[in-house]
Amino acid sequence: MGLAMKKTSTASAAKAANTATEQLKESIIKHLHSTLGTDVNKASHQAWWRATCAAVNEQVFDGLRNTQRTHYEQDTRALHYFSLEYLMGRMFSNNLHNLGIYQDAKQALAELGLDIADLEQQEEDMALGNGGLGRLAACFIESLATLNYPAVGYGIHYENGLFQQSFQDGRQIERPDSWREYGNPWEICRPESVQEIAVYGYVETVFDLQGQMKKVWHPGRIIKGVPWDIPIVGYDGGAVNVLRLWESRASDFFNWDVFNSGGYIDAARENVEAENISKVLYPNDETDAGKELRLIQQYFFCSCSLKDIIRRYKRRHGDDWSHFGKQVVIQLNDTHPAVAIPELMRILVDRAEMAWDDAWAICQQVFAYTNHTLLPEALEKWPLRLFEKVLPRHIEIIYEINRRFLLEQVEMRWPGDDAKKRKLSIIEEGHEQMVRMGHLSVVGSFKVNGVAEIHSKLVKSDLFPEMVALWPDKFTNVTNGVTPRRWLKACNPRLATLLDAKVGDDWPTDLKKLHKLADFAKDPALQDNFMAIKQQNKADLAKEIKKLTRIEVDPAALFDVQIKRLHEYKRQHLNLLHILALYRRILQNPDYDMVPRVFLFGAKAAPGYKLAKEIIYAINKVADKINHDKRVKNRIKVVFMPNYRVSLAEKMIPAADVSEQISTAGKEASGTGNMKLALNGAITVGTLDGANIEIAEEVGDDNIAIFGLTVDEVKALYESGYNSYDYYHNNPELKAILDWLETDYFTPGKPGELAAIKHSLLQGGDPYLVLADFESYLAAQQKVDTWYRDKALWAEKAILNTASVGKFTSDRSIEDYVERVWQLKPCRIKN
Ligand code: 4GP
Repeated sequence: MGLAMKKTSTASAAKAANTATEQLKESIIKHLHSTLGTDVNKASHQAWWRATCAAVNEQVFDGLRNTQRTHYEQDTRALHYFSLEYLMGRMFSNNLHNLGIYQDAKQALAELGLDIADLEQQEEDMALGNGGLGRLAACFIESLATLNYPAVGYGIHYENGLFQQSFQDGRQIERPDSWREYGNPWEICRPESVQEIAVYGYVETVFDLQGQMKKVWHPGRIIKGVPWDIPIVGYDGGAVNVLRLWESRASDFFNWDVFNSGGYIDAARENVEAENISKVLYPNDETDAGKELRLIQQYFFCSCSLKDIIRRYKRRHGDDWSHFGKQVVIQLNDTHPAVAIPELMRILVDRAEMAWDDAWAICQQVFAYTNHTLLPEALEKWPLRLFEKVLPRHIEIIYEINRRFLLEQVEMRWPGDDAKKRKLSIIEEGHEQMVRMGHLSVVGSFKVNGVAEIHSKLVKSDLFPEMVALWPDKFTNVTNGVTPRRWLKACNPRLATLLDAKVGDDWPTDLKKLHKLADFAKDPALQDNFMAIKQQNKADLAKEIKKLTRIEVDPAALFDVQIKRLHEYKRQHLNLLHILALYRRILQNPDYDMVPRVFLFGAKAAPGYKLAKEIIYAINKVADKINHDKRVKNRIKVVFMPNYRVSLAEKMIPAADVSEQISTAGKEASGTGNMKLALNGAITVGTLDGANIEIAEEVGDDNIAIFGLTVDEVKALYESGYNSYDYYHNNPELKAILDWLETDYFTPGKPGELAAIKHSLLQGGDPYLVLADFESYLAAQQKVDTWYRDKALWAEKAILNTASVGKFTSDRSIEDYVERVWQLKPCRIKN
């Protein structure tokens, strides 16, 4: 481009930005007046934030209308993502970035005397999920919109998201998360699309005039599903898709009956019960969860969503079902929505009066299932009696699916083999009969995938080997990914700006472009810039740490970060043992030479998971002791950040030097925090588990600190009879720190308060092989310590991490799903 032309285009771009800023300002003020009913001289930050959201929504809704019109006109095949969890976080800055108006909005607000950062803090996180699975769903729907794929996310409009966490004397306290107490500006209620669904009751067998047997379900209760739509804005001119979340209400129809017969109190009680269905998100790992309510939640949202899909389909195709399988694909996000399979069968067979085989053929075109975990306790099973009570017709349908499966598939393949039938049956026999939702999902889906190479292999070899023998082509892998819009551009603006300058500004939609950075990894100028940014991010985080915990940390120290749900398999306690080892070395040798480190944790423990809560308590108690011990001379600081959530992750990830990904090999299906941290230039200390393996392949062995047993070694060790006492007795340092936990050193006057960890690792058998991996973990940490001392070496490694993880964009995951599972076509949106 000639210089003259460039000048004009820069000038016209500046002018356009000017007008955009002016228009935004006008619109914000307009909404402050007409939507918020307040005025510039008295508006709170909350009111300004809402007015700005309303101004942004003018553009969001334009995009939404255009997208919906285009999809309708083109009668597109669409993906329907069924997920009980969406961990959306905040929408404000992401919507601005994706619309390409973040800088304009920042400027407009500045001219109004406001700092955009203050407004961003006004938004409650939308925490309608527990962890990885829910956050993955959020990244996926954003990528789908960005890539212009027709897609709808379906889920539950929980009144209370994941609990809010605080610490009292080091112990986790949970409080309800009423994230939308005062409404949420991003959502639209759609009363015109209400659905009604049924539960309980009984099934009657009747014969029609032709003598045909029919099943008639007489429901015991009707529940109304009210949809709330949250527009999902694609990046840079992408589509604006919808996340549709169902809120449960009592059905007017049903309660009138009770009311008229004088049962006012009963009617009111049923109202409450119906509304309870979407009241709370279940924390996973909760052993004693209200099982019945959870099953109803699953059915409620699946049934509402299927009816919604069918309503939309019928608008176009009437009662002609022949295109349904071509137009509709449904991704089951784990087994939680598996009840959608018998529900679609019920609708087709009982309501549409389709022959079983035809209905089953449709199901087999429509459903695909993603497995997110191999942990046996997470593989859902429902007591058959509960299923019978809540969904009497569905259990009959499941029996029939199972009968045909065992007869037509299992018996054909393994004639007379009853053991195989028992193993593969959707109904588990035993003391109490159970419905195996994993089996149902595999039998009812045309594709099954794991979420990282190793995990998908294990799904095949360890979880469903016989199913693989029956249907080898059904199984595939799609490695997880994360959206670089939220997890780099929006959360790390300093690094984003540097990347724009170094590799061009299209990396957010073409993340492999970051690879260009590798050419400059040794360049001292880039190293200085890159590390200066890390330093500034660390200084910002240090301020946040001070604000939240009153703990002072030095931004010059190495920031070592472990952020994820609290679970034994994720081994936060292994991290703790390392901290204790360092602390003990310092006490034994006051001059112990180590790179000063700040150990940062963020994690919520399921309220019913006792040991997880004990681990939090122990980390907090150890932190308290170390942080106040003058002898440590700030070589170690330990901080457990309260209320870890998406918006806190956005502050921690850009400031991390080290990323802890230390699960027992074979247990972490993929991990996605590992990807976010590496993308932001943190170096992974990790086991060969989940996506760590693929990260290592991308960044190279020199730029990651791998340690510990491999999947095969873990299996061999379990098989040979693992004895954790061997490690305890053979390693004096390990023995000393475990014994330390039993004293009152960290809990003065209360010996034994931290003993639960030691007990689980010794008497408890150490099910996650913490002691077996301890030594090699410490060696990997020692290596990190050595690397960090050499500033240039560290900078090079950090840069190479950012440069090399382009594979892990969720755009790539979505393209893999499209190719391997969904068979969708992108659809350009017409304005
Ligand atoms: C998680 C897995 O534990 C994690 O490894 C994976 O990255 C994530 O799903 C997304 O695939 N599982 C869950 C869960 O969150 O609730 O099972």
